[in-house]
Amino acid sequence: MSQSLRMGVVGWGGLFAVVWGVVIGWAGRGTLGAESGGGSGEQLVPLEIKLPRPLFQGTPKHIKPAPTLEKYTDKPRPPLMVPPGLKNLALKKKVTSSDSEPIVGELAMVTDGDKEGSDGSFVELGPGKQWVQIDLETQAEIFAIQLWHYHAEGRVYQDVVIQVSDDPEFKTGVVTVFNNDFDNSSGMGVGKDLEYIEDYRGKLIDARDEKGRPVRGRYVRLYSNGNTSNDLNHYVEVEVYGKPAS
Ligand SMILES: [Ca+2]
Ligand SMILES: [Ca+2]
Repeated sequence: MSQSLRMGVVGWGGLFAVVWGVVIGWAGRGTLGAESGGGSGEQLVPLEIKLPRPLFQGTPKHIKPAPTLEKYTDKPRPPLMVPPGLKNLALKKKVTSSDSEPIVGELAMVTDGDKEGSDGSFVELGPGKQWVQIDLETQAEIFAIQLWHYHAEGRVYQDVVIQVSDDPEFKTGVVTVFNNDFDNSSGMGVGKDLEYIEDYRGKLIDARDEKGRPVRGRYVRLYSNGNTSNDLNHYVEVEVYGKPAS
């Protein structure tokens, strides 16, 4: 059917109805995408994260772009949509580490709620591959993990691997929710996630699986293996957003 004939048959009223239908359709899809997820029909809300003040401005110039590095932007981060009522379960919880005697600071700084990031508010762990581990004290449904390694300058921390388990030794039932060790230099498998440049926004990780279900576990372990400025490992704060498992 030619375009002119179609216009003759459908008419302007029909065209208007088609256009309006498309508009309504878009609006409908937008609402669905924004307000429900995981097939549960539960209304979702933006995850509220209180960010510290920025300690530097502009794009860090000393780090070369790479296919394995997320492109840096200072645009606001899109909100993460989650079920209402999630809490930072990590706040003030006990932290252990592969380095039990940090070079600077204390392990408790990882979960003390201070994320300002200047001198005196980060813990520095020894060189090479190190981890910190947070005990949530009960099995939890974890939707998101927000972390700041260090944000006084733009750095990339290497081999960032984040795992959740009910086993404090991380030998059984381990779920990896983030891994950007693209060349498996830390020996825990090749990671598909991108490296990223640290700033005051830290890194927000969606811990849900491909079906939108939260990951379950009592312990969260975070690995790193030095950074682009030195071979040490740092944490300003780690937040774990979720709720106690039902
Ligand atoms: Ca802190
Ligand atoms: Ca690596």
